[in-house]
Amino acid sequence: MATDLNETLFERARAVIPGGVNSPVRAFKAVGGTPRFVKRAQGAYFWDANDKRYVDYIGSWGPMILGHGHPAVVEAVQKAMLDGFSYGAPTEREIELAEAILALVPSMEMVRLVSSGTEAAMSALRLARGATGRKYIIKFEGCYHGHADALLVKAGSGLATFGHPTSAGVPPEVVQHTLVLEYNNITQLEEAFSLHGHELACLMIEAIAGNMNFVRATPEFAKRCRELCTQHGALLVFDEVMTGFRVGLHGAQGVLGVTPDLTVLGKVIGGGMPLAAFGGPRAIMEQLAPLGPVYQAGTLSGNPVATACGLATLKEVAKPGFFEGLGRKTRSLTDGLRAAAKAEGLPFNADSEGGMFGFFLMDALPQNYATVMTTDNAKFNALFHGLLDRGVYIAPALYEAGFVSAAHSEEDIAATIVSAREIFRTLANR
Ligand code: KE4
Repeated sequence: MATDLNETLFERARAVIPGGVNSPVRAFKAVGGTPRFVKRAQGAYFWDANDKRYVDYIGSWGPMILGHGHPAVVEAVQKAMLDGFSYGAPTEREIELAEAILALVPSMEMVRLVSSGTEAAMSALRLARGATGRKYIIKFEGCYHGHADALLVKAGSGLATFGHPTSAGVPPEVVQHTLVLEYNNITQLEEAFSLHGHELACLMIEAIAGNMNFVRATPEFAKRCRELCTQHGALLVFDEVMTGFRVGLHGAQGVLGVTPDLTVLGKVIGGGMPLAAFGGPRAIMEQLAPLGPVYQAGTLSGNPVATACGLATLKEVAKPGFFEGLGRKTRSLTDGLRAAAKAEGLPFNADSEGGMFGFFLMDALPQNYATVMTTDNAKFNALFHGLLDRGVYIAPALYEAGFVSAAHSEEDIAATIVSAREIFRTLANR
């Protein structure tokens, strides 16, 4: 057997980088096996250290909605680099990107650019607390908002009890004001607001949740979040780091028709470069330094190369018909997978919106995290590795969503379905 260069690199990486990766999910811990070290990527594909090609359904966890190396984006980045990498001073392009975002997210009157989704969600949380003068927040089990301390929390023992840290290094005091509720549970939501509504700064939610695979907030639940926040003077914060410009041109708020107070963005708006954002009504956003008392800052915020990459990406996704085409393509994948599983007698379901999809090895679409986690891990891992062996790269964890880009061809989708059906046949007989 020829040397597997992924293994060689993984061994070398583990000697100098914790777990050999710079973000845990990349280590394949949930599925086992050796991570594929990417050598290069183009369009819908990447090639690993052994020069094996994969159809990429992660696309950097969402940013690469155009596919890798889109010519207009490459050109914009190459041009921007020649004018300098970073200034730590304002640029016109930051205004252009801010204007482009505001034109597409009508709930925002102002926006602040930062460098990661974590930073954007953390800053939005601080702003909500500063703007309301309140300290309690609500989040939901299965939603991930980056790794800021106050958001690394799991449900307390009972409704009234506040959260417990999900990570070492987070003192219980830091999450004692975070209430973790069950997604799509209106009864719990109403009880929480009746108990704590007067002291809630915000409710933060992924309105289409991509961190428990793919779970939609029901329209009734989303509407109730909006109503209760309004009624109690808490801010409704939509974390659209993953769904923004991914599930549709106007994000999950556009799909659901619910207007949040603050929106957190990332991934697609950077086009693969470190760029994220948070925004909302002028009256709230002007609480931010240097105007207001809520401090927030960043050396590389609004970086001139990242803004060029993000702007070029947004220009492409805003073109007429982009999301109609992408939505059709993604649905052809999930419809095909559903039909293949049915033909093989495997309990399976899938859902998608725009260029984001998820699937479950069960017939009903889960409505919350606890149901998602009843998935047969061994079967998912067998599916993951079966696809990987066949050159199809899906998320190495059953709680992650999948992503289709404009570069994925009908042939790529058809080949993926054929590969999946071969594996479904083996799984159905387990
Ligand atoms: P980053 O700090 O990783 O840029 O963004 C954090 C974040 C915030 N909000 C949502 C809804 C997110 O999905 C994320 C990050 N998503 C994960 C994938 N589930 C990034 C992958 C990783 O952690 O390596």
